[in-house]
Amino acid sequence: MLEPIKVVVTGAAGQIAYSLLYQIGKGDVFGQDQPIIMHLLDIPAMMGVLEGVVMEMMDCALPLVRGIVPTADPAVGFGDVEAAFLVGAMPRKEGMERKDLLAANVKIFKVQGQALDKYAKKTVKVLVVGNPANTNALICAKYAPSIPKENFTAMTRLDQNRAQAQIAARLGVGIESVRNVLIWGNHSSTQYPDARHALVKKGAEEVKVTDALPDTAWLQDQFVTTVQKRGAAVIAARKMSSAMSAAKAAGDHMRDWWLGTSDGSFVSMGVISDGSYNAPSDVVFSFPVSIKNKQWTIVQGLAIDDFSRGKIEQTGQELVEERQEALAVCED
Ligand code: NAX
Repeated sequence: MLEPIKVVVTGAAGQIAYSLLYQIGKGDVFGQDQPIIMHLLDIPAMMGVLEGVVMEMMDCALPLVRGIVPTADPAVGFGDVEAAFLVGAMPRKEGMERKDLLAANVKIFKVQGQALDKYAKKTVKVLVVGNPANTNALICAKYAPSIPKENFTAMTRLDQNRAQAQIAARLGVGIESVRNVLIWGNHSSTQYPDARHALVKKGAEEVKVTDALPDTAWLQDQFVTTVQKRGAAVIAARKMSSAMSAAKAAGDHMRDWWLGTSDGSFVSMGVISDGSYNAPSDVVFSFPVSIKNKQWTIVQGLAIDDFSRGKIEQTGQELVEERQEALAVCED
């Protein structure tokens, strides 16, 4: 058995955390031999609700959970943590413009960046889920200068999982038969879900999805828009935003970061851009990455056609605009 690690989940009284905490506690994320001390951070008004979450966590009777620390104090919540799931954010309220939401949330992530800088382990792995996730991750990194920028990532794994599920359903195969479907850019409606580099198992061999499914019109149109609009479709049906699937994706993202990807496989993560694939530099952009020894590397050399180039440019442009708005708010 390993020494316990401290893991923080913010927005711990919210609906994504409600599914996520169980996955972390039962060993799905950091491994079955990794004990965990769970730090649950939320705002003071939610401490009563959080008490109920703590009771339920205890009642799950999970052997890997060695401690549960509910708190509204960032110094306690981020103290010595080795992994941080930043889920907590302000939800969009009626009449609120996208700009207002961005302003409110980047301020939260500025403060949390400063707290991580002060209290967390310098090796902390940060996954930002709260929206606008990519730009929040950028701001968080900026205000935590003592932690490497590579340690801040944004979640596009839910989009990737949605895309992979759409391809598997269309081909009539199990989800595990499809790999390397990816998401470029922003976790927003400009994201670009891309199956051009994806593979599907057919009997004993693996073939390109584009060969198994030679339907360019569907791949460029319906597939892309279904994934882009999936979050809105879930809200329309459930009257609440995606939570179970978002929590599963957050667990997938951190597990792959912690334990690595297998040879020849890649996953999508919002990471600090170095300008690969002509994406703008210094924004948090979703790229295909492979992971070894807890370090991600952007997969290089994928062929990009004109269609993909246009989509990458469009989503990159949106991230540049978000960065400008966010920096203006933070420097106020
Ligand atoms: P909920 O509103 O259920 O929960 C959010 C929780 O965060 C609340 O308990 C709230 O009190 C807490 N909170 C607010 N400010 C905080 C702060 N400064 N410190 C600590 N906690 C704070 O939302 P939920 O459905 O759990 O969604 C959380 C976030 O995930 C939202 O921003 C949402 O937009 C985002 N999502 C991101 C996804 C992604 O793929 N990146 C997909 C799912 C989800 O929409």
